[in-house]
Amino acid sequence: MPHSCDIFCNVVDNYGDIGVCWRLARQLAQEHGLAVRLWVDDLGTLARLCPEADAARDVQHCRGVEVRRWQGVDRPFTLRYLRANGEEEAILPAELVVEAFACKLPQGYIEAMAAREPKPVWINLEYLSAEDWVAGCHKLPSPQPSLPLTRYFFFPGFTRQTGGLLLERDLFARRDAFQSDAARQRAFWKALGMEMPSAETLKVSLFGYENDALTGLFDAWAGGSQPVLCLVPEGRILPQVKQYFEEVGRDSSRHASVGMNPDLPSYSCGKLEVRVLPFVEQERYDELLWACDINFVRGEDSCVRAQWAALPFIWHIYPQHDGVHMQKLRAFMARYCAGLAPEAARALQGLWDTWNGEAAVPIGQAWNDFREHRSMLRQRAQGWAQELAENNLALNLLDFFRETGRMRAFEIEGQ
Ligand code: TRH
Repeated sequence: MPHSCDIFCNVVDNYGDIGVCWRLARQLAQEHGLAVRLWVDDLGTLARLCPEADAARDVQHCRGVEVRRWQGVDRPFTLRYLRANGEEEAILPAELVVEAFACKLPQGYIEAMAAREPKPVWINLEYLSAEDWVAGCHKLPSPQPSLPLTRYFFFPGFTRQTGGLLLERDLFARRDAFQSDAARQRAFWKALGMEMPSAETLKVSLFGYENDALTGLFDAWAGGSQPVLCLVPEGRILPQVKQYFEEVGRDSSRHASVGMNPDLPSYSCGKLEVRVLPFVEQERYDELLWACDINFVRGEDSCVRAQWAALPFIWHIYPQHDGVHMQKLRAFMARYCAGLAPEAARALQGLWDTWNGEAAVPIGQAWNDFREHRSMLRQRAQGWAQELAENNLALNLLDFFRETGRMRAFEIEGQ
């Protein structure tokens, strides 16, 4: 077992990069007892996920993790730190080093890794993908040309040939306890300033990027037969939500209303009620997913959390300019839908494609098809979560550390 781990995170945009790093850091520290240092170049974004983090501090401890400001990829990296009491502290690279999403470690740090014995196990943790090629690249070594160091690719994924997914030891037990406890659920809704919704109401969480399909989806919900309560965490989709209700409000044939609380805007029209929620700390986001019937998620980490919630979900994949995201989406759908009856698979694919801008059918129709197959989709979601739970990324990472340690001992013996 390694005793220490350095994780380097360059926040490119949104919350996904730090979301994954923060989750991994907490898990290695809290469940496996490692001394974890998380180096992050945007403490403000970390503070959204962990409000006790102070964006003004260079070094701090949060939830068992030492959080350090990283001046950034292109800025000089000092191996000497000045403590608050004026003493100098030397930075020694950790035994396990995670370079998240190929963020490029500082040269000075790489040289210090090369000088250390035994050499650290250096991992490049990659983005999640369900594509087949991932299995062939997982754990591939990339020897450094000018230094006695090897960097290894580590791919999260959905099969045993990949690094698996981040999953906390007690997550399923906490989820099941929440879902079977009406009092805890009531407390959850009360904390949002709401009564527990009626059994008849469909509860949906909506976390996504800007999306042209939103108007059609809201129209379908507003004009449908079942009440829909849609919870929207603050974020990029919010301007469109507001715009929708402004436009509906100008249409005298429709009755829209706007809530009075400026901190927590709410809107309604027909059968649809929308509540905007404050962005919550990362540990609490799971409760929102567990409390809803259907979850719209995005990016990478929230999508994995929706899978652990074991409920039907719709994934807005992170759009890439070259369009490769659609290949990733299709690869995931192929795996997920393999366990579904053809008509339910078609319903899921129809809504996911439409939500991701590849409209095969109008979104209202895609939504109705999806909703009609809800119980089959729910069963699939439960089976899928169970299937994937055996392949735990943090455990796999620690196994890999041991494997590389054995390989090195063998090499040294043979010399
Ligand atoms: O924020 P995202 O879109 O992040 C990303 C990044 O853009 C990244 O660069 C990209 O490559 C990647 O997607 C694929 O979506 P994601 O990954 O779901 O991260 C959101 C995080 O925010 C996740 O850890 C859950 C957390 N979260 C909260 O902590 N509280 C909240 O209220 C909500 C809604 C989310």
